[in-house]
Amino acid sequence: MDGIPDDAQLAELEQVALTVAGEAGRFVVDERPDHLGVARTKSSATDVVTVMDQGAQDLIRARLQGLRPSDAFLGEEEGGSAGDSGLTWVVDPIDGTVNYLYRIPSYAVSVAAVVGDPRVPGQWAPVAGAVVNPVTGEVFHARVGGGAWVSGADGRERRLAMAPPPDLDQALVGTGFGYAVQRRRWQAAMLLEVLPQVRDIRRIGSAALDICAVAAGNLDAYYERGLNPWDMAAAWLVLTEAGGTFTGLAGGPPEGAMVVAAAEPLHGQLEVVLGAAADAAGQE
Ligand code: LIP
Repeated sequence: MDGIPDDAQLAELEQVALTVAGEAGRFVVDERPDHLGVARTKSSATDVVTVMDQGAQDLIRARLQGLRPSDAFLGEEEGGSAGDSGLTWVVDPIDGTVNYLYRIPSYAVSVAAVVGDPRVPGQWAPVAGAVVNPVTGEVFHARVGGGAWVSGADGRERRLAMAPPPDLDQALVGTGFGYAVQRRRWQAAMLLEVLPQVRDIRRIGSAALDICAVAAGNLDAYYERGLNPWDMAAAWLVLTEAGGTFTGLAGGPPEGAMVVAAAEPLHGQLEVVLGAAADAAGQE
């Protein structure tokens, strides 16, 4: 991918991602109204947005505008902006909104700087980013060539290096389901094929945390259909800097149709099974 900044600039971008994601994380925990409701819905009645999703995005966007005025912005919620630096901030203010609504402590703020056009599969790549779980205090971050790192609530950092994975039938695999009925029916048909071939399935509810869990060894693999760039941008880099592989099906780029995250050779084994399962599931 062209336009990747030098390491000093990448280190600055990584620090900006860490700072801004940390601030938004504190905001969504400390400023959560006692009676948090649904502000509006998007693709379906269960695809919800709370005032905190929009509030956190507005906070992140304003901070980035101040720190990096020439960069573009693409967020899950309303409000994006163009830039002329060649860099775009791709942001999910609360990944795992339904978990947040139900006070399930598995949601994250995801902030990534990317080169290329994040709306076109195969035409973009993350260069620096951070994923913050503001409840557990876990902070994942990475920059191109700088490795992947995680720190816990105690602030102590460790470098992530993925171990050789188990075979597929011993693999603990994460996945997720969309908000549209037709999509869920298709994903259930996929699961019927996949479940008998793996150790077990986990549905954590946040793609960013799922992918970081693979990088950290808390899952062996993850796949999902229906992700947007903001769900995957920062975690993608944490996974690849930890030694993992992140693609779509059949070696294609990660995209809405499918993402597959794991270390080799498990990644290749799972890709084959998912390809066959997708064929068996037929048209969505
Ligand atoms: C969520 C993803 C999750 C997926 C959910 C939803 P959101 O993102 O992180 O993996 O299964 O359907 O898309 O909507 O909470 O930002």
